[in-house]
Amino acid sequence: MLDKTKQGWWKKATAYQIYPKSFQDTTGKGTGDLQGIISRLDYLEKLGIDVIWLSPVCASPQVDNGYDISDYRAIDPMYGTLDDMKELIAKAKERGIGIMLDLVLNHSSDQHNWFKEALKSRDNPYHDYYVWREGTPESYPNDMKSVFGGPAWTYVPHLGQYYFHQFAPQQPDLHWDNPTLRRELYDMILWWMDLGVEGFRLDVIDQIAKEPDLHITGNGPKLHSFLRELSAETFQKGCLVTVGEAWGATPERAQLYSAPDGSELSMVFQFEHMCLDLEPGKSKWEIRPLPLVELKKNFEKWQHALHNCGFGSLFLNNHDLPRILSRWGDPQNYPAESAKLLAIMLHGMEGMPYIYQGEELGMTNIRLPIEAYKDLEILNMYKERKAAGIPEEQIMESIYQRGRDNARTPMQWDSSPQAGFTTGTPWLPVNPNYTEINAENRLADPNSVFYTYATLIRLRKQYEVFVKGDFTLLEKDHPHLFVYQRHYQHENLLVVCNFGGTATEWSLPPYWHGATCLVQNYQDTPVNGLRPWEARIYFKNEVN
Ligand code: TEU
Repeated sequence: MLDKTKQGWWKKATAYQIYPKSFQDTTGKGTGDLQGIISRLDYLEKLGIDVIWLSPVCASPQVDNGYDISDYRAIDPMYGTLDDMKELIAKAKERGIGIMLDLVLNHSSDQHNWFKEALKSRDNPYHDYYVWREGTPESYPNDMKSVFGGPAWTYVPHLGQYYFHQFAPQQPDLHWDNPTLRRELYDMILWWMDLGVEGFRLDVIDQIAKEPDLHITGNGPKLHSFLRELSAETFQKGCLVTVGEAWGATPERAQLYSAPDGSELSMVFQFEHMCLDLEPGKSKWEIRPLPLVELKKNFEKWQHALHNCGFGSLFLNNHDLPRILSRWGDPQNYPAESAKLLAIMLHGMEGMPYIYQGEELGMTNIRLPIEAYKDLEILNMYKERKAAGIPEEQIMESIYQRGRDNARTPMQWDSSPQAGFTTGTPWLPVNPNYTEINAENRLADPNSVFYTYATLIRLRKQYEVFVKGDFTLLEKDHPHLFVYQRHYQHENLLVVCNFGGTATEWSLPPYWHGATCLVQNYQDTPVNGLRPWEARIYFKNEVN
């Protein structure tokens, strides 16, 4: 167990993201709940994780699955009660697992009492909690668009004003320039800290300092001063781990966010590596094959940028991204090998790894008829593209590849009906491959991908080099090999990955002969040649 009273404890930690709606149902209503998570803590303990990032469980009309909060201090009845939450915090803590709450501070739900008050009149005290501009029904304040499609402005006739929303109209943006609003948010965060949460994930945190008149959403000029105030007023009063979602982060900005003095956050999620298989300059729906050489150089850039002057996160999945095994691996021909390679490639690096529920089982994308999808982004995009005359087949293919519901199908626990997720009808269909891909099968097989993750989590705690080692990329321009070395004092690591379904010539450099193989995805470790999707980590204890 990590000693969580020491600042920086999270540098050795691994997090596991739970999307509560799809994790474990205990009532038969078809949606997961907090008691379901509690019932699966033994499983998570076995995996060895230290932190659960819990996607939002606060009261919400669920327009965006909880990323539209109507009461920051209440649990949505769908998930249980505040007592269930307290029980989860306590029972997780007994197992050395901390709860990282998802804070949505950029916007609230339109059903939040603040917004209901704000709608009453221009001089209501809550009116200024949101971002308003003058207008008429015919003329929008400007042409800014919402991430989920349509304008970023919605008109309120009785006020003669528009409010600003970067996401759905039901997610009005909060007005961070207002100090009363900021204080209210800080008090809420302190209240959760008192309840014993050990961390926070901050939704779209780079977008809080928007300046709509300047067409600025991300990285507004006041962003870092807001963050420093937020951190001083809340996080720095505890010993927490914090991670901000920052799509627009550059290495320079990430250094600010994760400054070692703790003045802002522990780290951010940046997404450059997750955009390399998208057509440059186009939407997330226009995809291209993964350019491996660019991926390697991108990781190299980030590993160097944050080494000793910040900290990074390591992830390939979350609730907004398609399943990585379907995206960059080979679920048809080499499901186990490629899933393990992706884990080994990532977990050998510096940073805090985040595993998304089901990733440790090798869960994959799903194909559903359009009526079965639930995500508002998918449904809006489908309508917009249909109206623009894009062929049905092309739209559906992009949903199969990139839709957010790929990640949101229920967790596959066993081969019983509905994968053991619910006794009722699941809110989103279970992937039919659950009869094979499920936790029960994985736990029974000592060579399964589950145990590769468990090993990687353990190694990070065991060897300092995983946490503190420098990073040297080898075979930079090799089209299939991703090889890197790490070094800290007398500890040395070599991570070797053969990306793809063809065997590749390669021989272990003489320095590494006799080194220990800490983890591998084939049973034996020949010195020469790499088999399809083969990956290994070597360790050598020697001053060099
Ligand atoms: O995501 C931020 C965000 O920008 C995403 O909408 C992203 O662009 C999209 O998912 C790409 O497909 C966060 C949450 O992670 C997401 O689930 C929420 O919908 C969003 O904020 C609004 O709160």
